[in-house]
Amino acid sequence: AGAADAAPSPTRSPPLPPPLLDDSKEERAAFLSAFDTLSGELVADVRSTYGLPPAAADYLAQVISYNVPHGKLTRGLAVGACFRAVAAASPAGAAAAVTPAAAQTARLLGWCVELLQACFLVADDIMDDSVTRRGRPCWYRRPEIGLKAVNDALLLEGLIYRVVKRHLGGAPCYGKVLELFHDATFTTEVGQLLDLTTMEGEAVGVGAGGDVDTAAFTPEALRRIYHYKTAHYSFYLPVALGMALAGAADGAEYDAAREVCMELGAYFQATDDYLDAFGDPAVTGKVGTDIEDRKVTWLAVDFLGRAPPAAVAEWRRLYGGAGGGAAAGGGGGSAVARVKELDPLSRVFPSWRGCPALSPSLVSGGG
Ligand code: DMA
Ligand code: MG
Ligand code: MG
Ligand code: MG
Repeated sequence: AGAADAAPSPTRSPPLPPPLLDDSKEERAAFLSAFDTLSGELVADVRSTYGLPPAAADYLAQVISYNVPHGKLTRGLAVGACFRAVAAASPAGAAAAVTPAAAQTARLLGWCVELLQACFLVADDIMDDSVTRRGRPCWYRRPEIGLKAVNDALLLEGLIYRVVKRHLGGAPCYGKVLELFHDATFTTEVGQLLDLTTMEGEAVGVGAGGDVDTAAFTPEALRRIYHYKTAHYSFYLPVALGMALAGAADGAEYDAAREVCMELGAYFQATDDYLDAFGDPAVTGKVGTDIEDRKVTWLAVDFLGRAPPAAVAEWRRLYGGAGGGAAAGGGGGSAVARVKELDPLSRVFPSWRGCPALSPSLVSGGG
C-alpha cells in the first residue's frame, strides 16, 4: 500500500488546508453571541463608572447597536481566524493555544476591530456626505442624531480601549495590542486626510476655469490613499491582532504580514471604488458619492491614464458634479451620469483589467 500511496494519483487531489477565514455557521454564531454579551457589558460599565442617567445609557446602547454589528464582519472574524492559524503553527500546537477562553478573547478583539470600523464609518459618511450605509440611513442622517454623530464616532473608538483593558489588561500581549490599535487608528486618519485633500492638488481645488486639475490623480497617490485609509486597519490590523494573541513577537513576521495585507487592502479598495459607481445599492447598502466628491479613485486614475485628450477635457469639466459636489448640494446628477458614460471600459470589474494602478512596483506604503 505504501508504494501506491506514495505515487500521486491523478484522480485524488491533496487534502485542502483548513480555510483561514472560519466562516462556519458555528463560529459566526459564537462571534455574534459574543457581541450581545459585550455590548451589554459595555453599556453597564459606562453607566456605572460615569453615573449615566437612563436616557444617556439608552443613547449609548443605540449608538452601538445601530453602528457596530450590521456589516459583513470580515474584519472581526479575521482576528480569530488568524489567531487559530498562527497558534496551529506554534510549537505547542493549536490544541494548547486555542483554549475556549483564548478563542473568546479573539472574538472580543474582533469586535474591537468592528468598533473601530464603526467609528470610521460614522465619520466617513459625514465627510463624504453619504446618504445610506448598510441599507439604512447613515447614522448622522437620522433626524434625531445629526452632528451628535461626531462625538458618537469618538465614543465608539474609546470603547475599544475599555474592552482591551478589561479583557487583556495584564496579559503579555497587552502593550502590543494597544500599539496595534493606536497605529491603525492614526494611519487611517492620515489616509482619510489624503482621501479628502489629494484631489485639491498643489493649488487648492481646481485649475483655470473651474476644471479639475488632474495632476494629483496618479497611481502613486491612489496607492498611498488605499494603503493608509483602508488596507492597514481592514487587513493588517486583524491579522496582526491574531498574531499578537498567539504570542508572535518577531517584528519581521509582522512586517511580512503587513506587506501582503497592503496588497489585499489595495485591491479591496479598488473594488469598493468600482462599486461606488457601478454597484447595486440594494446589494452594497450604500449609494455612491465619489464622483460628486471629486475623489481620487481607481476608476478616475485608470481612466486618466488611457483616455483620449477630448474625453479628458470633458471629464475635467464634469468630475465633481459640475458646480459643486454632493457636499455643496451640487445637484450634478447628469454630470455624474455623463462621467460614468465617458469611459465604457470603466464598467468592467477591476479584476478583469489587471488593475495596473495597483502594481506592487509602485509606492509601497506600509504605514
Ligand atoms: C473607506 O473609504 C475608508 C474608511 C476609513 C471608511 P470610502 O469612503 O470609500 O468607504 P465607503 O465607500 O464605505 O464610504
Ligand atoms: Mg465613504
Ligand atoms: Mg471616504
Ligand atoms: Mg467607497
